[in-house]
Amino acid sequence: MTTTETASGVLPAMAEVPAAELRVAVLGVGMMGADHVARLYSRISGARVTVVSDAFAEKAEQVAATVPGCRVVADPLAAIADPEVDAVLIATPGQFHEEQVLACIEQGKPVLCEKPLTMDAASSLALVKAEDECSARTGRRLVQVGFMRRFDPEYAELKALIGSGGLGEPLVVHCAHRNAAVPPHFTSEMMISDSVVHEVDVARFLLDEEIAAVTVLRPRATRHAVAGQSDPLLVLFETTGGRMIDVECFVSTGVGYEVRTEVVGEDGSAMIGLDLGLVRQSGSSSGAIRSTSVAPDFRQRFGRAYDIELQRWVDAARRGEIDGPGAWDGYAAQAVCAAGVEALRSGQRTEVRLESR
Ligand code: ISE
Repeated sequence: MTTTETASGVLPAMAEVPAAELRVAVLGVGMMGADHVARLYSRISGARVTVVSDAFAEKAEQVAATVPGCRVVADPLAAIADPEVDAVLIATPGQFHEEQVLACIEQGKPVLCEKPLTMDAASSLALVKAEDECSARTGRRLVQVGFMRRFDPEYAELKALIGSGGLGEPLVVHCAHRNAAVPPHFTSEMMISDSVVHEVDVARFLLDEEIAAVTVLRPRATRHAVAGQSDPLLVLFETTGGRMIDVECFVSTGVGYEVRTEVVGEDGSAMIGLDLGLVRQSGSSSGAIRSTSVAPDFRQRFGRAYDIELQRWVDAARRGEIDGPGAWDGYAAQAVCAAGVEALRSGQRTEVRLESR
């Protein structure tokens, strides 16, 4: 890699855009990272996982062994700098994202970072600025955030319908975000920052507006809630254009993974996420029933979305571009979640503090 003299010192030039296969490092090979390694190996064209890195050496070795020619590099920063790595997919725990994304920017390597971009709005904004500086110098964007719902065919169809004016002006969005179960450390704050964050991105994506204020209500909690937590939560977003989005977030339903979104406009409404698939009719002791199945978790419900997201990320990286939500979207989501956590704690309507773009 060559270097460039700038006012702020010597910076690495952009990594070469690979003409052939994109060589990818996957950092963090827990549930999501391992899923992405398998996806890149078996379903995505134009890319090859050359390096994996994980705090658990045994897990890293185990996943590396599933991909011919893949090596383990224990230190994630060394993995990013590795000469056999053109692009990086980050699926490590959120507290490591800031340093790792910054290293990718410094190395001039495209990065797809699973949410959150960083752990708070201030550090996410710092990454937005770091990428802006880099892009002013190179003309390339590098940072993409893993809000996969934007790639789900149903969300894409809903977005196109709104864009075509088919619903008239959208006025209200109703969202349900339900998980069968969460781990015992999952707090109500995490329901906002880890679960509702997807609805934040969906609302911004569908309506093309920022969220200006958040209110959080705590209905009576399920007896299955993690001890001391409020589950479900009702969250209300107000956008800069006066539209409203209500979100029911319920993470211990015991049922399955249910994500529904309904947009209500001046001239009609549309709903996605009914998860109908195969509808079966069968006899039962209480009479004939019609049934279908509910996806157990997000890997099934959004499997297709992840495939499309990764293929488009790989194709874009090979052209020297990104193709999806960027650092600003990661920052805006963090800013709304910060207001959401404040609203949860205070019980008050809380305004979002967002820098002007
Ligand atoms: C998890 O981190 C996700 O991203 C899932 O999509 C979400 O449904 C779940 O609530 C989160 O914990």
